[in-house]
Amino acid sequence: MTQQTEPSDYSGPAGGWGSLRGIFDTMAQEMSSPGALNTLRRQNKTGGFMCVSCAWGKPEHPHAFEFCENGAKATLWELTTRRCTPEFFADHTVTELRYWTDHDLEQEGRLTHPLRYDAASDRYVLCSWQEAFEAIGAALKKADPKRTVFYASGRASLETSYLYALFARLHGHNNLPDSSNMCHETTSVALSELIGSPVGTCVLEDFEKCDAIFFFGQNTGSNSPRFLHPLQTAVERGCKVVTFNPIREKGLTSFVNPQRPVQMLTGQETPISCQYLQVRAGGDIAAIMGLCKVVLAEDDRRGGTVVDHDFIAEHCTGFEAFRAKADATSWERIEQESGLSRADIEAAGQVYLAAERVVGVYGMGLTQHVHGFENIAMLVNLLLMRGHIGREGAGICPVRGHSNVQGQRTVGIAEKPELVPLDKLAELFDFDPPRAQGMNTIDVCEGLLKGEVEAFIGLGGNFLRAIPDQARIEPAWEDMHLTVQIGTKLNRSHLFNGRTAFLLPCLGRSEEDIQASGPQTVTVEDSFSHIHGSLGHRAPASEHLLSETAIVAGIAKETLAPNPRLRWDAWTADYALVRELIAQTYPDEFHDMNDRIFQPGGFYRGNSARERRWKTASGRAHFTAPDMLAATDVEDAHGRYRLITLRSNDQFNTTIYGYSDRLRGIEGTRDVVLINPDDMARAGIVAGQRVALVGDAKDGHARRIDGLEVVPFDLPDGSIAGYFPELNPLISLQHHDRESKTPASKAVPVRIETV
Ligand SMILES: Nc1nc2c(c(=O)[nH]1)N[C@H]1C(S)=C(S)[C@@H](COP(=O)(O)OP(=O)(O)OC[C@H]3O[C@@H](n4cnc5c(=O)[nH]c(N)nc54)[C@H](O)[C@@H]3O)O[C@H]1N2
Ligand SMILES: Nc1nc2c(c(=O)[nH]1)N[C@H]1C(S)=C(S)[C@@H](COP(=O)(O)OP(=O)(O)OC[C@H]3O[C@@H](n4cnc5c(=O)[nH]c(N)nc54)[C@H](O)[C@@H]3O)O[C@H]1N2
Ligand SMILES: [Mo]
Repeated sequence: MTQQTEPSDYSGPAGGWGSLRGIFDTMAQEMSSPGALNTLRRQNKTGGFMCVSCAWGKPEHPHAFEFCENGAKATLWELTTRRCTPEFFADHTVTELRYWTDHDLEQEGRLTHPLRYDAASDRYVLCSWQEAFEAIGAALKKADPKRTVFYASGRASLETSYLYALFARLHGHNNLPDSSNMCHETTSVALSELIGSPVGTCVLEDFEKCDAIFFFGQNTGSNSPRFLHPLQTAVERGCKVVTFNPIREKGLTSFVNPQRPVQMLTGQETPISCQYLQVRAGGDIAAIMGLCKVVLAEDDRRGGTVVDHDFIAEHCTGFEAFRAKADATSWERIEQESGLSRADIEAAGQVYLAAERVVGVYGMGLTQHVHGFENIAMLVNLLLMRGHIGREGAGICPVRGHSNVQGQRTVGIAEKPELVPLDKLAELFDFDPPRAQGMNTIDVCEGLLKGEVEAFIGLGGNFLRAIPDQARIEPAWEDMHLTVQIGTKLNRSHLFNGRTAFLLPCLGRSEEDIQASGPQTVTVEDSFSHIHGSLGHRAPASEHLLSETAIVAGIAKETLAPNPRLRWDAWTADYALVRELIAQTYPDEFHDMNDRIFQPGGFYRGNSARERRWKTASGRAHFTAPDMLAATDVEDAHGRYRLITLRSNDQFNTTIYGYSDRLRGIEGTRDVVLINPDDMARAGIVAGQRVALVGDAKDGHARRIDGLEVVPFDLPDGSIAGYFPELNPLISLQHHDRESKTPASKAVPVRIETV
């Protein structure tokens, strides 16, 4: 563990030898099966398989190794030789396993057999697939569809996702929450309303043409490291990068490219950001308002030649109200709310003004706030002012998380029925699809607390560990009649069971998926709306695994009344038939899907906002005049901090590979609270001391986590940080984005207590 009294400062860069060491450490720890390196060579290549880690684009001309430290770790984690067998479950009760850490649970390896929960012995016991499908089907037939939830974590392929969403609607509900509800739902809601597209407008090539990139709250070095390469190339051709982030994240400060021998041997780093502004957590509305003021002032000075008034007149609405708001906002308040100086914001504004083409990149630092919508709306304002949406080399770029999270939404996993072509489904499958709004993640949690959820199916993920207010929800979980978890490795969500409960193991994406018609390809969509075929070639971790498609079809078949249009067996036998259904349902984007899935670089399904067709209520792009400057609705108070819950470099969401956050210099533990030395002095705490964090939400519920080690860290005053998911019990269910209900995991109000 780091014990320094100075702010933690890891001097090594992102990438470099450390990243290669990270890969080899994981290979050793996971006892990777032979040939694992060969498998990595096929990652993200046409005809190979698509990474199970993040959703970053896959280039038309890939590198020899088109994967990163974390993509490699995710693959090796799937290729482990460890197995979590029925014998393991005979040795451990489910209650006992609740005391295990996330890391230790998954470290048991790949699940090998379908399992049924036996309440009498409090153990998982072996069952057959048919027994599982029949019991689940019988329970779902009895369940009230309005009280049934079909959750999806953003990994399952387009084929599985399409069938899963269809199954939910045939069962009679739109209760299709998705990990996206905890992630970029703010993006889907905000960008749809403001520019008429639920996804980003950029494509990979824009990074070859832009003059400036503005980064807000996205940790490239850890979470989308393949982005470091285009970023490095952009900087080398003169593109300027400006970053707004409370933490100086490696990767956005400097990078050593493991694919470049000279850089590796000399340790020479490419500096990435020309300006790095350590904004307060929740301070981006104010910071971007400051940038906008710089641009508007320059426009006044230069007789209206700076802002693209022609573009605004032709394409936008709301500019005057926005301008009035910017004029009425004082620099004093901007400095106070952003924690940044006017001079620094003005310097960043100069970079914006000097650039002909600007890309705005963002991640969870903007979406996971009570006013996450307004965060994104301000970034849209900034870009629209000079027409940076709908032009090559410019645009808005939300960096997506899970490898197919965007695609799942595209093909129907949506609790909002208005996003789905229901009439088309009615015609194709001869039924009357449900039209009522479904439950999103927050609704499901609230429903659980009220005893209004009867059945839960989890297509991957770790719902109970990823949600806010975890300690309140766990006890409610066991009141359900039915819980089914489809997963590859054991996690905490598998340890809370309804009265009937199954744990069903599935193939991973790197594995060969052989069905009646032969080996199957699946497809995924990346952050840039490109669709890629993915062909696994590894021998499955166990001969008893089924594909996710086969599992969904198996349950559906036992649940739904026979209907000649529902060809579950045929669809399982040949996924190309499912792709034909996708093409029929979404002909504009997916026509000729089967012919295009191996197009190098993926096939593009298009984006209307990129062509300046605005599918919004007004038919125009919207400027917004926000009513607030802080992205939180909790006022500043003495002793109250804004807690950022973070990912380390050694985890994928709730999957904890290990305890080394190499890029932040924190080793050996995750039970930490990062805080700056001035705040430490004010709070009277010292490095290495154990403290408690206490929730400060004022909703009548006590929330507390003890035993966190104080680590001095370079953060703005009043902003502190610690790890997701360990700190999730501190987040109130009510602390979510007001428009999209995305949990606000980034400025959580807490106090520090010493004991
Ligand atoms: N290795 C790895 N890769 C991953 C994941 C993983 O867990 N591990 N998860 C995947 C998933 S599902 C997702 S959604 C993405 C998430 O990737 P990111 O979007 O990068 O999300 P986070 O790591 O949660 O935090 C992002 C950054 O926001 C900053 N931040 C916090 N609060 C604020 C704020 O108020 N303003 C600003 N400007 N910045 C702020 C934090 O310091 C941090 O650097 O990554 C995906 N890729
Ligand atoms: N406090 C806080 N909370 C957060 C966040 C945060 O930043 N802070 N981030 C939020 C975000 S962005 C997200 S996306 C969610 C993540 O929420 P989830 O997507 O629900 O969680 P994961 O940790 O990605 O799920 C890991 C599990 O997925 C299963 N799995 C892995 N591969 C496969 C596969 O191929 N098929 C199937 N069926 N299962 C598989 C394994 O069993 C593994 O244990 O968490 C959210 N929660
Ligand atoms: Mo995510």
